[in-house]
Amino acid sequence: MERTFAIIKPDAFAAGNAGRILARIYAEGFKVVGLKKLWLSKVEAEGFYHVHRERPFFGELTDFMSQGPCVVMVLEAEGAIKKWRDLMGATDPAKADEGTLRKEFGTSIGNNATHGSDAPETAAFEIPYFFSGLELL
Ligand code: FUP
Repeated sequence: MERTFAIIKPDAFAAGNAGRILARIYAEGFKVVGLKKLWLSKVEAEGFYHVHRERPFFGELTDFMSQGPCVVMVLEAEGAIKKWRDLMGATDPAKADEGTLRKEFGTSIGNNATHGSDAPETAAFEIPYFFSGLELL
């Protein structure tokens, strides 16, 4: 079994889509190992996305991620990292396949509804950024 880190981003949470996204998560067979609602500060968003700090969209991205509440989760499944990336779809909702979460709930490349770890090393940083071991029992 593999674990990945996922976010229902502030755009999707504000639009009232958290419940529908969670329903898809359960329907696809993930086990929700950790889940909480948070309102990230700008500094916390910058720390989370530190790998993108030199990118031109870093300011916009971290403003967006700190604009309102989000839901952070740890999802478990066989091949969870790829399985969750496949369910989310392409980064840009306009390029995401039909049936993916970003196609259904995203509105732009920035406001793209969900986040997911892109590799085991990324998950190994992102999961403990938000969850202690005791929260994942
Ligand atoms: P992803 O792994 O699909 O979330 O995409 P990236 O790691 O490439 O980008 C992280 C986030 O930065 C995306 F979810 C949205 C945002 N982004 C932009 O706002 N503009 C861009 O051109 C690329 C990414």
